Amino acid sequence: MQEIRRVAYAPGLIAEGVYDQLRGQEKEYMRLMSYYASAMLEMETKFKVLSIEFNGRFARNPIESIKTRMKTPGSIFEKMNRIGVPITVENIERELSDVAGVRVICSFVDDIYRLADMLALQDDIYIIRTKDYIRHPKESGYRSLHLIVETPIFLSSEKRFMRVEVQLRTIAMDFWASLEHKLRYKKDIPPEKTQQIARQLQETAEAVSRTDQQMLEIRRQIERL
Ligand code: 0O2
Repeated sequence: MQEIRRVAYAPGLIAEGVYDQLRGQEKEYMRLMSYYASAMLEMETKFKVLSIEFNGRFARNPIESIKTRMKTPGSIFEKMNRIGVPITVENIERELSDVAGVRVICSFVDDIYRLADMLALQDDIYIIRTKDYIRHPKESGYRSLHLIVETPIFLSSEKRFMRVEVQLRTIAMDFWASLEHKLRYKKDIPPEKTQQIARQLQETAEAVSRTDQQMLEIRRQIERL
């Protein structure tokens, strides 16, 4: 996830020709992106507030960092084409749940579930989907807790609910996912090596997961002292 919040407001940054696919809906597209950017900020703030409260209760910070990203136009159009839906602003809003993304990097695995529970208790948002890739890792070895959340944004004359994808993961899970993502896009891997590399990546994901568990155990031991 790159930090590309600017794109929501800066048509100049969008590759030439990309707008052709919107069939004259450029203004509506920019407006929709500004709503997603607002929803993303709302969610980021919610996590910052939770972190402050958590700090007060447990005397430690559960969040190491928060990253936000808006999906690029190219990535939005590629996904719409992949799922076979005509590219219109209405369809983008209806079909995609990850235009706005917030990634919360936590210290320990239990912090992830505690933050997700705290978020679920807030009465102005709806958690509409949960994918637990920590208890059920992806075949690649990928681990994170994904939530699709609907959060209100308050505009000059209306309140609007927008979907945001929240990814919660530990520093260790984030380290693995970032490097795996980079390695996956290396194009020059010979096909006969693909399986072996996939297996090695799965093994490193297992090692990372064991380390996370050990760090959690150490923290619990210290808390019992
Ligand atoms: P980016 O960089 O986040 O924009 P969906 O259509 O969204 O309902 P999908 O696409 O299967 O279903 O969503 P999934 O798998 O729940 O989550 C997709 C996102 O999770 C990806 O976003 C990645 O950020 C992350 N992710 C999922 N699997 C892997 C993996 O094997 N390795 C790594 N490094 N990340 C993974 P995008 O859109 O691909 O990218």
